[in-house]
Amino acid sequence: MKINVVKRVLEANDAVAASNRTLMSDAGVLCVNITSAPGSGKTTLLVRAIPALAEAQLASAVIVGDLQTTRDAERIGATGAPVTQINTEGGCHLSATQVTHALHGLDLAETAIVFIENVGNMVCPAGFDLGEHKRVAVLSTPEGDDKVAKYPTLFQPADAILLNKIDLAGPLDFDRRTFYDDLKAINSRSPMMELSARTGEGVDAWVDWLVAAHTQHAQTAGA
Ligand SMILES: Nc1nc2c(ncn2[C@@H]2O[C@H](COP(=O)(O)OP(=O)(O)O)[C@@H](O)[C@H]2O)c(=O)[nH]1
Ligand SMILES: [Mg+2]
Repeated sequence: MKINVVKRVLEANDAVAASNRTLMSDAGVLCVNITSAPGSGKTTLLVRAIPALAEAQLASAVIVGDLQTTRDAERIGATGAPVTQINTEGGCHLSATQVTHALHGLDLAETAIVFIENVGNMVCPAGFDLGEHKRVAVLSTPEGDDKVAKYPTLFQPADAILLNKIDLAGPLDFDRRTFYDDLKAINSRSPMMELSARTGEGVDAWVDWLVAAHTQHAQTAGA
């Protein structure tokens, strides 16, 4: 009985997610859902990418989920991109319905990429499709080189994996071999990018991946 209840919740979420995806596809908008533990650098990576995307004539809008506060929205809003903060008030992930409400407040005709910064959590967001076209999983070196194997559900469905805070890899004895071996066993199909949102190293590759994903999406939507 319990299993049925959970299944119904997920099915209902999936149906709403599918309509979010159609809404954005019809508007030619690419949606990217970013998942990670709290503090991996999701907001910093967005603050880095948004101005670079603007230079490539790609306008971003952001939906950001947190348990409390509007701090991330303030940081992202300083880039000039429209941002909607969803406070989940205890909820450990965003739901497709919350994203639907946030999308109603965005001008999709003026937007190329909608980013969703999910609630910082390595477990809950993984099971909830929000209507994204691409999912990105971020690990940062302070979390430890063993986390891919411990939290496979975060990394398995990701279309790109970012290893952030590589400026700290040396001091923290982050063992890349463990990380890469674990990742190969769990997800070998998706690109992996090492970067530092602090120093800017590797950020170009992250931006290039976003631009390419947008181009591919526009071609598919137009076909
Ligand atoms: N050293 C270092 N710190 C970083 C890097 N990226 C983010 N940070 C810091 O890590 C903290 C958490 O980053 P934030 O973007 O808020 O993470 P979020 O919770 O995933 O959105 C902040 O103090 C950032 O300045 C990085 O590449 N290197
Ligand atoms: Mg954040």
